[in-house]
Amino acid sequence: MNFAKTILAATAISAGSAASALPVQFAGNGHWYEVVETQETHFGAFLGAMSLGGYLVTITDAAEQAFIESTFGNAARYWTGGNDMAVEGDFEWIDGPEAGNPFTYTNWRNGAPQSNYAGQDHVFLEDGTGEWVDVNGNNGNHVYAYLVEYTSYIPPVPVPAGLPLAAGALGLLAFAKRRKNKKA
Ligand SMILES: [Ca+2]
Ligand SMILES: [Ca+2]
Repeated sequence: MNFAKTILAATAISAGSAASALPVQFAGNGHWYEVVETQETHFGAFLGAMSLGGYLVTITDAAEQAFIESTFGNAARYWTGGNDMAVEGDFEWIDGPEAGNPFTYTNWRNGAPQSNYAGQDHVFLEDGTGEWVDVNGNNGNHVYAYLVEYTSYIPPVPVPAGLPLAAGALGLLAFAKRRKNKKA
């Protein structure tokens, strides 16, 4: 990760934390999790998770599924990183430590996955049950909140009152530019 990208990721984490609760750690694997309430397509959620420095949640065993359900309460529909975009019927994780790995655990809703129509390739957690359902996440008909997972997470240092985040980010970017010029 280059310097400017690091700054942008750090800024995104700070900005995100202002709007929602901080990520919660799962003792089972040491990873951290949070919900982003912004309603997104699957691709939008993928990019959003990346911009936060994490990845769309990967659920690889029943304990992780149980932790997510007990922590976030099945309150809404949440995108996961599960998909079968590459090969129809072969579900795998889109990003994170399990990127490209096939599912090792599933919690499909009765009858799912269906893949009845083109692009029905993206897995979300059903509200109320936490069961897995596949839909076309990028045709605009399904926009949901999403779950971001982090392998490690350092809670952001509180920004002093009265110091706008944007001004801080601009200052850092100016610093990065000076640093770059100095190198050249
Ligand atoms: Ca995981
Ligand atoms: Ca499919």
